[in-house]
Amino acid sequence: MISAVDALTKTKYDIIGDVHGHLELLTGLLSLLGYQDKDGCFYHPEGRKAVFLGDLINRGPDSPGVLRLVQEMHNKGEAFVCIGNHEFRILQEVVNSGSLENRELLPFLNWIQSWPLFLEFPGFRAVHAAWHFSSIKALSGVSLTSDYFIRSSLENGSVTQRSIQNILYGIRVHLPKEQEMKDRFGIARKKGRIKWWQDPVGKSFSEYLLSPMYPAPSHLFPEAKEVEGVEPYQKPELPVFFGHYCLPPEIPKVNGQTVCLDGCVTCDKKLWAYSWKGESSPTSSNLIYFPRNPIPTEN
Ligand SMILES: [Mn+2]
Repeated sequence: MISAVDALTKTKYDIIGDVHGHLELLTGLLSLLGYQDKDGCFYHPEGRKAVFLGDLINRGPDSPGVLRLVQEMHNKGEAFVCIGNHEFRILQEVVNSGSLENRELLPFLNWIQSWPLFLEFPGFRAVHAAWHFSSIKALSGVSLTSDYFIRSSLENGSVTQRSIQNILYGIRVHLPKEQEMKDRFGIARKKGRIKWWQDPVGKSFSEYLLSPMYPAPSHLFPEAKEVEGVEPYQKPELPVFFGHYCLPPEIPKVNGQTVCLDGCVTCDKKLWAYSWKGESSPTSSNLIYFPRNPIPTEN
């Protein structure tokens, strides 16, 4: 007899990176993964489930369409979803201003408030930007339906604000001041996002930044006090999947126990996923992207 726990641990998952309103790419990726559309809901004939890492909305052409599709899968138990910084920002906007500028997202607000900040499965973890242990601990058990909680995330310097920034925006350090640096969107940044799973000791900017900056950073080092809160993520921790970093194709997505699935749908028009089959060490051979052609340069 198979117990409920066995059934749960035997479930396989397809973890999907930031969709950002690209409905056509999402349906294409789901089809490539073997999901089938039945009466408006995608499901996998082998019982696989989809896991979304947040940032379903903004930038792309059809955020409401993406939310509708994922909501349908979520309602039927075919998908799980955790919140990204883009969805968290609209919850802050509603609490702060009492309204939402993007009115087409209004019908989804209550549902978005029900999303968790992170997900824990029997064999892996999922979060939008970084699994930072003390931030996860500080945020465990909170509900996004609480106005009080959302307000505390808007208080500068509060533990809630810091914890939310760590897990939804990533761990960031001030960049060297000598030269202005821009991200892939051409936006000048004062801070860069680091490889939070690595020990910062002895790492220069060029070794330690995850999202690329232009021009490439110098061989200077981040200030020690900026990286003292880093909590490296290594074996024997479970594999952890995240999105958020808009990685160009040449940057590896699988690093030790961590897998970044944001291959940048906005810049490169590619949506990435990882088919998890129960392995305790992630492998790049389980990565998949849509569309498959033209084939990008890959590691
Ligand atoms: Mn993001």
